[in-house]
Amino acid sequence: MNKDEKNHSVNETSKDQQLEQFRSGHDGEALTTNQGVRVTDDEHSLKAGVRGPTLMEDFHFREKMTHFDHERIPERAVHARGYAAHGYFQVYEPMAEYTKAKFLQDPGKKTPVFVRFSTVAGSRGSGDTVRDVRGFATKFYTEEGNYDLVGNNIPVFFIQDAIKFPDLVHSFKPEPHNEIPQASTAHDTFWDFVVNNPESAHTVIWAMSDRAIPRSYRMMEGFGVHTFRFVNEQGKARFVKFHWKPVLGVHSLVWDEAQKLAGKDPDFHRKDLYEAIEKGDYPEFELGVQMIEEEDEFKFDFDVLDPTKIWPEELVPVKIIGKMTLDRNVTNVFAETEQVAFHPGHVVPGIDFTNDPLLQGRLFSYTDTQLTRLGGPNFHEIPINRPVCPFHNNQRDGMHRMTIDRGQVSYHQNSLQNNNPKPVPANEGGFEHYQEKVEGRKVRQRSDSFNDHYSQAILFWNSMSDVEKQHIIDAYSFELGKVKSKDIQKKVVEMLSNIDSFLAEQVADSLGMEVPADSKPMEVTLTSPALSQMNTVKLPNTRKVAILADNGFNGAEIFGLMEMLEKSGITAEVISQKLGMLKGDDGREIEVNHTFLTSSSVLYDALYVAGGQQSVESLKQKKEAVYFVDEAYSHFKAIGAGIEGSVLFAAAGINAEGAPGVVVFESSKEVTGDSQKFIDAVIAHRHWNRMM
Ligand code: HDE
Repeated sequence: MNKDEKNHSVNETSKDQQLEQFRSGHDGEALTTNQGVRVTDDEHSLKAGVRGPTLMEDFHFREKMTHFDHERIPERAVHARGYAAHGYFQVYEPMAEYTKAKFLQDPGKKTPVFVRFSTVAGSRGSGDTVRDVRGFATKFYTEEGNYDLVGNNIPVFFIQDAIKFPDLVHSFKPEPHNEIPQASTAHDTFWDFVVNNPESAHTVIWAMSDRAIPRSYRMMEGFGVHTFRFVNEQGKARFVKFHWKPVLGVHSLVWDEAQKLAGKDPDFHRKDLYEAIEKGDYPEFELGVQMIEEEDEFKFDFDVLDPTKIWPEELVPVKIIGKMTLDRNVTNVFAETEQVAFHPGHVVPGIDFTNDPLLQGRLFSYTDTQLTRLGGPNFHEIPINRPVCPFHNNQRDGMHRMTIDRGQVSYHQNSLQNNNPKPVPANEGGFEHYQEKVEGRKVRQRSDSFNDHYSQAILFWNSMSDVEKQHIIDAYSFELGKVKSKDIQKKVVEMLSNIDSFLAEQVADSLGMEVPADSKPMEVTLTSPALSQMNTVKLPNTRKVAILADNGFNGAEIFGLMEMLEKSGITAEVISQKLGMLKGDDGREIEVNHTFLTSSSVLYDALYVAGGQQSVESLKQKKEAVYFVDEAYSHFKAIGAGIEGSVLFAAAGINAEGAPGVVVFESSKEVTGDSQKFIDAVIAHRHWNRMM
């Protein structure tokens, strides 16, 4: 145990200080073997003669190669591709009325956190922007032990019982006979699973929505999905659902863009997170809780234990209780991001479980999977996984044990060591499981109250704007268009006709199929505006604008615009034909950040074409520049230019006159005076009315 672990009080830097003891920089150090022997040569193996065989006794070669041979560990069975960051969490007000969890009491306290975002289906090397649920796992290093909130960016799940998880995962992973397709549900086995498991209908419609192609990890919600319990000091419990709300709002890519990004920049999301933190644009998420009194358990038309159901925010409001700020990238991705081990069963006093059958099964799986992945039962000793409070028990030995336990006693109870380490009574901080009364027959069954699979899929559909509905239709059409079995396609269309006849008709039409005649979705009148991304927060901060320019660009216009963009927190990058410096018409120079070769419109939120006759003439000749504009427009992005630069819009076949999100300034003075018009267009995120 180190000195931080002895110290109970936890602050923002506790975890970093602990990690610091394990960090090692190698600059200026002598090269040695792992045994500390200095090495004279790292380029030639030891040979018998310059052209002779390599000798067994070359311990340096053997050690180096052996270590390399064992560098890889098994990737996560799901959520293999992820990216993480450090930060801290602060509660806004004491939560004692609801929970005794100590990290939720003092607004002055900053609890260190580590957050890993992930995709679910793809391998570790797959693309970031694929259509998929995203993982959102947070480890709070609290003074009472680690608390893990292991959630997703979609608030519901595909199945209701953990025993079906291996089946679900086998269905969406690449098909075993040919290992195709990678990181995609657009294939027969997934949709076969869906039609045979109608409980998936609600989560599947979320997965077909824009939620499954986020613009950034910084712009997604997070959900605990399950119903947990808050328990206060008096032992009173309430059902609780957890929400993370991104301060930047919830924003998505468009599907064509997401697919192109997977090729142009498979690291799009990790780069976005890494760069935002490096720049000091720290991602922030507010923590919200929905609470239902235990006595109200049966007052809703959904079962509070059913993980395929949300609690509509309009029925059960989300109380915002604190904020998490991610302010530090990892030092080493393998040591931290890859070796971190989350577990929904890592709870602290004041937070407890419910009988949600999906949650119950997860409580087993997460430790179990680490045994293979991290090679034994001591993974809690890996620096990223260690609590920052003391931890003592009689567990001993096992692969990779780091702790050197003193003394002869490793059992309980004992007299030789005064019965230490001692159990702690609940009133002194010991974890006491909530004393829920349980009785029942042993059955392999599900409650009838879990049987309604469609009303919330309809609620979701009804809550979408027309644009979002169109995206959902397109997503089903894409995925099913890749399914080879006509029978499965037909069954999905039948499923969809339980949600909405128009949705079923449109998807059927794209598949060249008839809509089932007896389509009669149940009537659901409730809508939940909180589900539509059209109602999300819209801010300029951290948006990225590409400025297309060449030599002779209008200096007054571009330097003025860049200043205004920066003031709004928008990043601008200059794209041109070659790297190096560009000279403006007023003699001022600007550095080119990327060329048309190394960049693409899909990497930006908006674009601006610089004026200046020479620059515009040159860009107009360059088909990549015209394509850049065309593509940004087709992805509904804000595009701006002065009168001169707008020539490129015409070259791309865009009629700028009155076109939504197309801002044309009369003069460079207007740009500097009223660039707010362009900034507003950027803030809008996308200009969907181009679709109409
Ligand atoms: Fe997971 N899940 N899961 N899951 N899950 C894993 O644990 C599992 C579920 C989630 O960044 C695995 O360490 C079962 C729901 C995240 O390291 C594994 C069931 C939710 C991550 C596992 C579920 C999640 C995982 C694989 C059904 C949202 C990545 C590697 C009962 C609330 C954490 C690992 C990270 C990872 C099992 C369903 C979220 C195999 C059995 C629902 C964010 O243990």
